[in-house]
Amino acid sequence: MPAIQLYSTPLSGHCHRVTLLLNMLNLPFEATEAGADVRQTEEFARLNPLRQIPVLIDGEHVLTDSNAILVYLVKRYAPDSHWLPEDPLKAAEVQKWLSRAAGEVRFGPASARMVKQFSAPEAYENALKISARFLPQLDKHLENREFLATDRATIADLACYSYVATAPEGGVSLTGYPSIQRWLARIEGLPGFTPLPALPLPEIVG
Ligand SMILES: N[C@@H](CCC(=O)N[C@@H](CS)C(=O)NCC(=O)O)C(=O)O
Repeated sequence: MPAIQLYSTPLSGHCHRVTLLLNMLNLPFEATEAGADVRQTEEFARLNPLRQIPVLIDGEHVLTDSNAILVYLVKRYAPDSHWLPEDPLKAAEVQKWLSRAAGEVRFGPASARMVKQFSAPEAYENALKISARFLPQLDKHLENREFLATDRATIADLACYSYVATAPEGGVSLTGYPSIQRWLARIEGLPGFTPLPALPLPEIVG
């Protein structure tokens, strides 16, 4: 039985980024489906009192929060790799994009998708506004770069990928952002990449 267990659901972008890294590092793991019913149990609350997925269990260690899990996996299993450089400036650049994954990406395109696909009680107009401010900046940043933080793929790329790639599922168009599209395709070409299952596209409004 694999040592690593991942509580997740297939449609969650937060879980997808962790699954991507596990696959790209060739780490065997067992995925445990953790829908709303599982997250409501007291057993799950002991793993994560916020009742959120992903939760990763590695032996005696319980890890929560997708970006923290990415950091753990690289430090534990691929410490000298390109995924999270030691160089102070490069490490800071990775952290900056992890913060944007948890900020602008989460409250922009991810929020729009949650509202449109899962009727999440979040403000759709606000998600569109954040997306409209962030995506042009992201496109400009990627104009002359292959990846977000360094010249190699890092965990920052994986953290931002899932909810930017699925922006159209929240009614947010990516057609005006050619550099973003090239970056998405670059990540999709990395060995070990697996896509999120596609959801029906709503009317594009942003
Ligand atoms: N900060 C967390 C956020 C994770 C998150 O929002 N997970 C969603 C699924 S995509 C969830 O479990 N939602 C259930 C809830 O918040 O009650 C992370 O980065 O992992």
